[in-house]
Amino acid sequence: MFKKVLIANRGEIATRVIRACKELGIATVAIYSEPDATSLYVKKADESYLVGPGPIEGYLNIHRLVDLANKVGVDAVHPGYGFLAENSGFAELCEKKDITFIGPTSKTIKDMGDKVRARDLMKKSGVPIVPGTEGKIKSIDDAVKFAGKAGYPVMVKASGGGGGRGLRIARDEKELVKGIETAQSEAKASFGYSDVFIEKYVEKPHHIEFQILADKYGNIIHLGERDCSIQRRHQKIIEIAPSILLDNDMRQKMGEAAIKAAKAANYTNAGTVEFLVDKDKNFYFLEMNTRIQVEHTITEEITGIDLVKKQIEIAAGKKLDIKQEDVQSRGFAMQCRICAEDPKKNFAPNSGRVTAYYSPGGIGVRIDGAIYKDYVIPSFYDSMVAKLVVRGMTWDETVNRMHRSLDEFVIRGVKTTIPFLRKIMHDNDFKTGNFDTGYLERKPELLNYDEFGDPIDKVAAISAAIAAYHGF
Ligand code: MV4
Repeated sequence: MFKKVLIANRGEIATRVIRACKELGIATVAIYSEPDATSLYVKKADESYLVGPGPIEGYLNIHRLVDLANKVGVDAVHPGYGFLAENSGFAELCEKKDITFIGPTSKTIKDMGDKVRARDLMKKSGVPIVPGTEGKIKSIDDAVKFAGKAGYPVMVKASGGGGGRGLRIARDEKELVKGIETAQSEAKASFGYSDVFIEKYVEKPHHIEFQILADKYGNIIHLGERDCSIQRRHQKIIEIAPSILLDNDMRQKMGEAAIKAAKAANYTNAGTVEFLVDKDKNFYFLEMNTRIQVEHTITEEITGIDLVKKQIEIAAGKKLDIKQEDVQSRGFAMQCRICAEDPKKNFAPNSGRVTAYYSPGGIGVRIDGAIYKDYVIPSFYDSMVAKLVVRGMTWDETVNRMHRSLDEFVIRGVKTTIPFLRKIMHDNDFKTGNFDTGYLERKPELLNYDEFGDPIDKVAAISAAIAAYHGF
């Protein structure tokens, strides 16, 4: 087992990895930028090193990170999510410098990062994919021919894209030609190559993903699904496990497809197979994410399996000690991403000092967070400041528990998405499971909430105003 692990990340996921390491008796090394010097995760690590220059580069400079890792004598590096987590060059450099990368091989990261390659591998393995062009389009005419046969709308996708980047919907030939030109130039700029492919657009899909665990000896299991359909501009807002859309028969079929996909990718470690599910309950492979995901928490809550500890154990060469038939799922779990944003200002990020902080608790409530009273939320990073995760025996209990927990959650000094999330917990369509990826777009009325949901906050706000008026 590793003696020391470097966490090449920041924020709540750095804390998450440090916690898993502590439970495994592994020493931890954190890296931090100037603005992150007062972050919680830095205080929890056994050692911490200032990286830079500036707020971002230090987290992305693969050569400096690997040099630091060698210098301080770490055995392995955990990339978290975002930053370098799906950077095959980083994984490759770790492999070269004899530092274990806690994740899949650089070849797998590279293969799954190229959406055309990933689709081809899946198709060859019998995993259902969305009807689309054979590989990247050879010409605009090639694309127009496909769309003419398949029927509009279609989706133009950049091969180097993923997670909502490099996507364009085209409802007719004119939009298709324009979409291809735009997608190709954006792809060239963002991903370094302009390959695009076309898929038939799946109307009002559910976004359902399966958690995979695979060791280095060919053992692969899935840990059930997560429904991530409640998204805003490809940012997941609320995630649910299990999906209230799937019955056991579909779960079995999609689970088998997810394992097939992992085999096709020569997958090892923790990964996620994303599917689209249409209104007739057909499912199609979308992409495979080669990292631990923000929403891994809800799978942990219903299966009791610590996914980050499994990642570390698998990377250290341990055999999977769970068989598929051992995976038990109990009740429901839901995660709300708490972001320092102002929903009433088009979710504009809202940084600043936290003047009051009180996190909810009680049965079935988990906070994976990064802030505390007097912490100054920097403006340089993703606006997510905490993940509120609740577990319940039934869907109704889980929704009610999330609503109660959001009511309890006090974060003052910055605007957050808490009141917006609370409004969703009240929404009938949400409560009855009547949602798909277009849910938030169709419900602008969810933004009409009363800033100070509960009277106590009103009193606090008014008394603060009076005190300020009298110069206290
Ligand atoms: C699609 C799709 C419908 N049809 N592909 C979004 C990001 C990446 N995971 C792929 N995504 C989608 N691909 C086809 N052929 C719907 C999505 C999708 C989505 C699209 C637009 C707006 C929000 C979305 C949320 C989840 C999935």
